[in-house]
Amino acid sequence: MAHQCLFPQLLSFSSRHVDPAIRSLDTTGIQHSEVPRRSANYKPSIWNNDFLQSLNSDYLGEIYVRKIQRLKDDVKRRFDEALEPLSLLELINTLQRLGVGYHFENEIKRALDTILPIDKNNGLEEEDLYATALHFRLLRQYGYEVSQDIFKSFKDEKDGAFKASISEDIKGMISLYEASYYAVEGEDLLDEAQEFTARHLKELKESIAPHLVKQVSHALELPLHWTLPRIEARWFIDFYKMKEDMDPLLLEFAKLDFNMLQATYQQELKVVSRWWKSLDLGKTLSFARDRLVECFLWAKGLCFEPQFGNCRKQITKTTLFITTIDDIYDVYGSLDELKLFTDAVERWDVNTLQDLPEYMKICFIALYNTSNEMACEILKEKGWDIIPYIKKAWADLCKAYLVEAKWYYTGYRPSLEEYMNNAWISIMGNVIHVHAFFLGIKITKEALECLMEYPNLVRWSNLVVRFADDLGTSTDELERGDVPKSIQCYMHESGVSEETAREHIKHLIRDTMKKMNKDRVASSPFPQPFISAAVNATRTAQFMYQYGDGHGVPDQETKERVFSLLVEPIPLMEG
Ligand code: 0FV
Ligand code: MN
Ligand code: MN
Ligand code: MN
Ligand code: MN
Repeated sequence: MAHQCLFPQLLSFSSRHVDPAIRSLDTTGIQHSEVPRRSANYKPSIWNNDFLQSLNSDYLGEIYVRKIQRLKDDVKRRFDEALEPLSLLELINTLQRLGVGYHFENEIKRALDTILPIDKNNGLEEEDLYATALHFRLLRQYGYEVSQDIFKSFKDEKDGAFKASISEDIKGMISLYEASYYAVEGEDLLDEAQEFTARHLKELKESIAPHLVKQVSHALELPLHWTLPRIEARWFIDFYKMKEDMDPLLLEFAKLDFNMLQATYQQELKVVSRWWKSLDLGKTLSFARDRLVECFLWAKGLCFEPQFGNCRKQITKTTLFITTIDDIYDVYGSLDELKLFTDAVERWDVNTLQDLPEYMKICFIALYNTSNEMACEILKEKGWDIIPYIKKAWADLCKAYLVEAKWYYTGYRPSLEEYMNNAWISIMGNVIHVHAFFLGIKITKEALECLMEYPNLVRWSNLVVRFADDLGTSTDELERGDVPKSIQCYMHESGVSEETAREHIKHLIRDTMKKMNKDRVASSPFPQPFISAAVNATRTAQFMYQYGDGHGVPDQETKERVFSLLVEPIPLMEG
């Protein structure tokens, strides 16, 4: 149709722009030509299909499969060669940060079992803050029970504060800082440790050796627990190769694994890009974000391992629909149209679309077809009919979108609590997690029942994604016309400045991550990949919104990250 992404700048000139595609009077009597339309003025995608199809990696070949297997066997031997408990912990830490820990899950668990329990006989120096905190963090990460009290010996008996002397131990401070992010609610000692280490590390940055500055800045920017494993891998591979005591075997293995995974992602991107091009929704829905590669980054953020390729492709498709439909509710649709669309999604019936305007019909039928196709695959492969569940997740999302639209059109300002009761659903995580569940893991009845009640783990994940999204996107959203988001709701109800409100929201992210820390290791019917996806959604949100709207604005940090994660392999032959 006429103006598909050709003149995005023109759309912004008038907030009352009328889409020439919709001039008809339909059976509801809504005269679409009279509907005032807002515009988000999103830029076109910077990654076109031709570019994606041209991606070509050397790392798909059979030789590399054999080579990586050989290297993997060699790396496994490093577990037997590590004689001291501390060298084992360091090996585990290095493998994880290099992004290859997933190859050695059994070896890692066995190793951690041998360095248990935390007591005087585990072979670690009790006074070594670095080793103690590293041990604590790795145990917590793998769900072992370990008390924050192991850090008591680093506190002064008299005044109960952390000993001033440890602030000079930079390695120890970084290690304690990273460990503190595994706190659950009520662990005051770890909160204190986080405040203490962050404060001192910031001060120390001025006066320490350059390689340490790099490490400290990296840690302060985002703690490891909040960082996506693939992002850390890309950073750490570069950092590790400069280290004096680096192990060339580990480095070679990590680089090769990174490049091979990247080649796999490229193949997946090509498939989804062909699908997206042939669906050609941009023609009708030119007001919506066209963000295929960014949606793929979300999917890859949730599950990066090679066996989840199908999950990644389907989640990319789902995220494309979600963001398109979100833009219909936020930007383009009139309230009357949005009510009709919400009803249509609730009915999930292509025979009752007469009342919808054409652009909504096209969107709904495309969603319906794509969902059915996926459901058919799952029915064939796993013997589960997932349509009722998918339909419910979509209906819940659209109902939450409609609540926001009604607030917008009536100028209603909810309290933060009222906003969040809806916003943890409108952030779209439930639809994503329902898809991840069916595509990524073995389905069980017990887990499915638990999933459809939206368990706490998913709820915490959604809350963090919502907070991070509001921090990154709400300024632009309010400018183009939208409901007050968490920051503005809090400003309004508490009378605080935007800066204070932003600090408050960051604080809520911390609190919610603590709840997540508890529930990610609590007993549950969900297998590990599903739990990891929920945690990884929060990390993807941190990644996407760290520097603003990394999803909607295509040509800033996200562009470089797409190059380093998806386009450019790491040179194997260099120092
Ligand atoms: C948010 O868009 C957005 F696009 C997200 C969070 C990407 C996909 C999300 C997941 C895979 C969980 P926007 O800021 O427009 O959303 P709201 O709800 O604020 O309109
Ligand atoms: Mn939106
Ligand atoms: Mn929205
Ligand atoms: Mn909105
Ligand atoms: Mn937003």
